Amino acid sequence: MAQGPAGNWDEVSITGAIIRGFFQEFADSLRLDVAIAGAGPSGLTAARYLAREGFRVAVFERNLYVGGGIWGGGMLFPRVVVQEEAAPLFEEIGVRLKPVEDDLYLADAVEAVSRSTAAAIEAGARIWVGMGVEDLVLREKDRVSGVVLNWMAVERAGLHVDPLAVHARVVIDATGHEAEVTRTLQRKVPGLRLDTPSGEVVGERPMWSQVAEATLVENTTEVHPGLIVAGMAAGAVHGSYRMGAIFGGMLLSGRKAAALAAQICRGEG
Ligand code: 48F
Repeated sequence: MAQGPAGNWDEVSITGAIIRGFFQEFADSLRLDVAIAGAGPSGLTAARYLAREGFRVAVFERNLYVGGGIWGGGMLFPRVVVQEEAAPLFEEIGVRLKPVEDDLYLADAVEAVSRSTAAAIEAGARIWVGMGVEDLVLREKDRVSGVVLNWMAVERAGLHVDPLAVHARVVIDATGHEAEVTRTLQRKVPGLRLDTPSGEVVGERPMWSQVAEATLVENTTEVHPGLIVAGMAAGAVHGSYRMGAIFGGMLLSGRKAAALAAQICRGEG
């Protein structure tokens, strides 16, 4: 007669471990210092710096995978480039860089995503995948005070399912080229003017890599009380240029977004 397999577990043990594990940890993410929308390079970098400082931070990523636009490198060639001033942000988390021409450094896209993600998690950030930020929670004077979440699967299926919400003292819009979270705020609050020169989401211009990179950190600002823009979302909100597959600005922008969020959380903002 065939021997039964070893171990005391069965299917219900697997189910129980997953369900209890998820809910215990998710319940711990309901009141955050900082909620980050989007797990691309800027969101992951911001998460790492904030978590290192001891802030309660969670990243909500719509896709089932993290990394945003890093994976595909440039035009599906899975390599990314960073400039000298941003190189230490990759090096400090073990991403190996190869010096190439014109003071640039080359990294493997898969290594860049993996190490950026691991570093954020090791620092203490929680990353929730499959959950999109579909709206914001507002309080007095329309201060941004949290994110409204729904499963990407619900969004894709077009189901009418009410979302759930998480509170946060600061929200970082790191949703990339569409600046989705900031656009949602603008669309849903009539007459709202962002705290930017134009007062509204301008949208990204065509490519001019050097100018785009040079202005990205400066464009990483609190655009509305409680809402900071980072990465390509910062470029799009401020109407700057796109830069293509150079990623240094994304890292530096994520670090600045973290510093701004930390100031606000400490009551210095
Ligand atoms: O696009 P993405 O990588 O943004 P980023 O951090 O970096 C931009 C670069 O990848 C690249 C570039 C570099 O030179 O121009 O494009 O600014 O990552 C954005 C992430 O946000 C997720 C999206 O799936 C992606 O992983 N995202 C977008 N909208 C939402 C969202 C949303 N509403 N809720 C949650 N996640």
